[in-house]
Amino acid sequence: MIWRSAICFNLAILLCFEMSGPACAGTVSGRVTLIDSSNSAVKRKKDYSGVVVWLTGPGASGARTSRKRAEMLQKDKTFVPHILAISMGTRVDFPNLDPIFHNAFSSFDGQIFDVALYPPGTSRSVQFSRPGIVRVFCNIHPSMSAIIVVVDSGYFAVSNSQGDFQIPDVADGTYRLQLFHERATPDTLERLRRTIVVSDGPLTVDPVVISEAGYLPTPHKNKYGRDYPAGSDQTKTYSWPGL
Ligand SMILES: [Cu+2]
Repeated sequence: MIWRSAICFNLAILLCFEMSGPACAGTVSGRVTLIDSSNSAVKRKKDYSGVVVWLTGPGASGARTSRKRAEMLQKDKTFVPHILAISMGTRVDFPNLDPIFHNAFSSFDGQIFDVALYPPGTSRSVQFSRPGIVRVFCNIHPSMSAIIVVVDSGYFAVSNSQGDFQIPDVADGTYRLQLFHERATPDTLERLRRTIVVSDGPLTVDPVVISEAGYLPTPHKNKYGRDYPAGSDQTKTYSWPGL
């Protein structure tokens, strides 16, 4: 039955090409759990969403061209999604779906930008050209915040509410698995980094348990480095005429 084995072998190679391109690739998946949290949603509903997982290494940087445009909505005075992961070089659109003006700016870490105030039904965009953690705010609504994680990699994912993540089509190779979580300290995240080897198909990484111990939320200033005026979140000053 040598011929039958040969057919099976060739079929496996063919499937590999059909499913994942010339370099045999697999999905890297896993599950994140958050512990020691003072966040009520995490404790009550076990909401483990918003953890960014990405792979670094020469192969990961080379895969960086997959997506060049992403979107962060301004909706119900909220940036959606709250956590956005993008590949370095991606342009992010900020469409304003509310009946009031909004702004988006970042004044420290990551990449500094400011798209100024812009009216309902319009959009602004920013290209993010270097890796880092970009904290995004609105200059007139202090409750609005978001984070854009810019990675030098084509392999990244954000955990869902169950904590599950999947990074599809990862080419065979050795990578460093990196993590970002809004409510974890840099030391905690550093200790959780690990080396993984992707070889011949899917890989499930060991469970990732992130402690939120030591996290201290810090209030942010407006784009001028000053406190927001009292009651800023309720203001309708910037309503679009007729709405
Ligand atoms: Cu706003």
